[in-house]
Amino acid sequence: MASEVWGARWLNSTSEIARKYMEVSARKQSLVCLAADRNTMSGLFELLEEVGPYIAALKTHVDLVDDWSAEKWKDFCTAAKEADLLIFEDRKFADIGKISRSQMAGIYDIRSWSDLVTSHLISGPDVVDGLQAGWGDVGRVGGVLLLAQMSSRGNLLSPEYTDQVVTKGREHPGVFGFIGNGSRPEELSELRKKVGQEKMIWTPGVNLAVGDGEMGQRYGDPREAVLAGSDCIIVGSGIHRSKNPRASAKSYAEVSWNALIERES
Ligand code: 5BU
Repeated sequence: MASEVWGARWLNSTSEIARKYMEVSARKQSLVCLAADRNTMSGLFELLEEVGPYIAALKTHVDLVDDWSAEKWKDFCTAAKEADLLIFEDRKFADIGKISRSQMAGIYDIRSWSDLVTSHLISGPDVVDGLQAGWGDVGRVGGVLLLAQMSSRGNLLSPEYTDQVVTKGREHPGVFGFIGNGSRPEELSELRKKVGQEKMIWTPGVNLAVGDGEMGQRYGDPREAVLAGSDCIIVGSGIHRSKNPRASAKSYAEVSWNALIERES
């Protein structure tokens, strides 16, 4: 089923996690990654229960949960796995390789439950090896999404910087893909040309209500983002702050899936 819609992307992919994502997205007919930005464990469980069937991945910020505990988090990750979801910790690592490796452990032990993490490449390519070593330390595999662009206004990721991230990231087997700016389809099309077809592009800054968000966030249209080359729309408040998160997640799933079919046919 994944091969039907993803075509050559699926057939040629050498990444276990990318294939897994394409399979889950095809099963659920959704390219939605929920940014589960709720700050209580009960809020997180409630959200997962409501929208699980309509999303393909779950993005977390483990360090913003007020009542976090290792035990509750373990249960939450188990529930996410049962809901057929990839778990993506948006940690935005940026340190040298050996420290990034250690930061995958520590109190949150990100290496033990995440399938994907975000990282800047500002410190050089060893950060990716450090993160991969972190997963290796617990016998797991994972994928790194490098920040090639950001959705926030005034960010310092210049086109030249983006090019370097893509050139270096494209060659690295530990790199699952890139974060692109979902709020600007024209920037995304450029990014897709540089990235090629092998790696993924996932995009925050997407909302059915386009325009400026809170504190410098910018929003673009989900359909346009997918048509411009996004493989996964990362949606937070568009779902978790809506009056009916379930109905909203369903709408984002439909829009993203239809856009993928339109793009690939
Ligand atoms: P929103 O509520 O849809 O605006 O949430 C967006 C989420 O995506 C939030 O968790 C951010 O941390 C995350 N994000 C982003 O908005 N922009 C970026 O460039 C990156 C991540 Br990288």
